[in-house]
Amino acid sequence: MTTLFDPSTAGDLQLANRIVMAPLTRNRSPDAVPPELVATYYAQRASAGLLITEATAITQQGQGYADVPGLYAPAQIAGWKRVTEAVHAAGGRIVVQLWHVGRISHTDLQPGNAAPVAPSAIPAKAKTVLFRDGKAVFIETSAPRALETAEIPGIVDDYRRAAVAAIEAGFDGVEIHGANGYLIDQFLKTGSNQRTDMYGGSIENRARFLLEVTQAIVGAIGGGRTGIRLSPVTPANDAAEEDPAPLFAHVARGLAPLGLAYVHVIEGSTGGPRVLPERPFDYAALKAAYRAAGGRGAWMVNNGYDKAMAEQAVADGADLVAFGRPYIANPDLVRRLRENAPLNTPDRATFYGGGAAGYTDYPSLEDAAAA
Ligand code: 8OZ
Repeated sequence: MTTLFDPSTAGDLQLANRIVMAPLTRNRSPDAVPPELVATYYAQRASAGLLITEATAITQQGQGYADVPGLYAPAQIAGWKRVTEAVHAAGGRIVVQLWHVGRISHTDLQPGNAAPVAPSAIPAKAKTVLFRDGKAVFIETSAPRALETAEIPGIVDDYRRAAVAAIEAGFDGVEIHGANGYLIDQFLKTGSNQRTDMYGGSIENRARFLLEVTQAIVGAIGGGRTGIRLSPVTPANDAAEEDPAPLFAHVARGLAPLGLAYVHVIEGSTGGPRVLPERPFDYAALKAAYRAAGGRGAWMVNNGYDKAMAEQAVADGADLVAFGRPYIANPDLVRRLRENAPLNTPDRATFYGGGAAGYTDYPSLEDAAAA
């Protein structure tokens, strides 16, 4: 029987096991440049089969939070190069999550303090994280303006350029952030997309942006190094879709021919309940639609998994399981799961912003034994 600890593949990537570090925003990259501390953090976690970085902005327009990293300037690429080298030296594999926040931003973070951009000029009932007097504060997002149709190819190209920059920075691949109410998800869902051009209205039109971005990235770096993250029903960041089943079945059929390394699905509410009575969704049907359309690569599941649930998921056919909060506090999560060792508890107060405390100082079992 396949276990969590068996080697696996995701497209071109050979993975030592089926345990993935989920993307986690930590707000420790001033000026959008990951410092050495970030390299230490990811290298500590390199025993994961795959590390997915925190969401990383493809442009300044794509930024929505204080001190999140970018991948659009030479200093940012150089900062990430330190990270990929440290992870590879520790024997790990790492992909970068490519991010445009769309309307989940604040004018303070935008070029020229302009309004954030979105499919439609509909404000999100959502907050972002800014720093005030050195402290993380949660602040309402700013009202967005609707993108002109003619601007959209430029944003697709921004994604492509970020993917090329990712390879230059030494990443093993990229994950397209298509989840959690950010720009791609805003295009997908009716609650944030009321456009009347070729990017709005029908399911085909609302999925067009996601598919154009994915095709552009696959064309530049290859499908075998490209993954995508989706969240069909999450309410995160005010995401809302009346009829997610046919929408995501269409997305799955559109992605299937692209030869992706993996599809990463957040089940339920991001970081919250896995089952939402008011938003039912059949994840097995989504996977079946993807496979039936010829979709290859790994199927990665996420949200609130513990070891027993993850083993069950693998037994049920999932290829990879992504762990988020457990990875904040347990750099050696693979070993702890294998040995059924107790897990350290993450400290919420240090999730967003700060330095080494609550970031690189969670002990491994080895550290604990030596102390
Ligand atoms: C938590 C805080 C800020 C951003 C996501 C990128 O939900 C995020 C995020 C999470 O995908």
